[in-house]
Amino acid sequence: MSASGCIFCRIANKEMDADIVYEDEEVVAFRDINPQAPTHVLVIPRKHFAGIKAAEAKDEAVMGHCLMVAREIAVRDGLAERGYRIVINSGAEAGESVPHLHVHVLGGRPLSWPPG
Ligand code: DGP
Repeated sequence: MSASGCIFCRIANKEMDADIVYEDEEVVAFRDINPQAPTHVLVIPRKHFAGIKAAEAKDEAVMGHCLMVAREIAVRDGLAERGYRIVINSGAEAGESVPHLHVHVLGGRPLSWPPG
């Protein structure tokens, strides 16, 4: 099921262009349109759900899969030894701007902590 008007559903359904780097039955991964690091990929479930705040016990498997795909993308981009960051923003104060669960994979430059 897709939420009408959801840009990430449209990308997953190939109704909107994106630089897709990985896809399978459950998830799609594509490069962020506004990259914050040399590697900046978003991993999303194909099925719409409105961010981690909306996740339920039944979503545990797909959320775990998103993390494993994020890890695999980091390996493919040569970041396994250098280091990388996996981020989920939730809510306004964290800067969440698209209400469809997405896992950021960031790397390829030193990443400071704490985040801004
Ligand atoms: P967040 O701030 O955590 O909700 O991250 C949303 C990210 O989505 C942000 O880094 C920019 C990215 N984004 C928004 N619209 C598009 C789009 O149409 N295509 C792609 N590839 N990325 C997008």
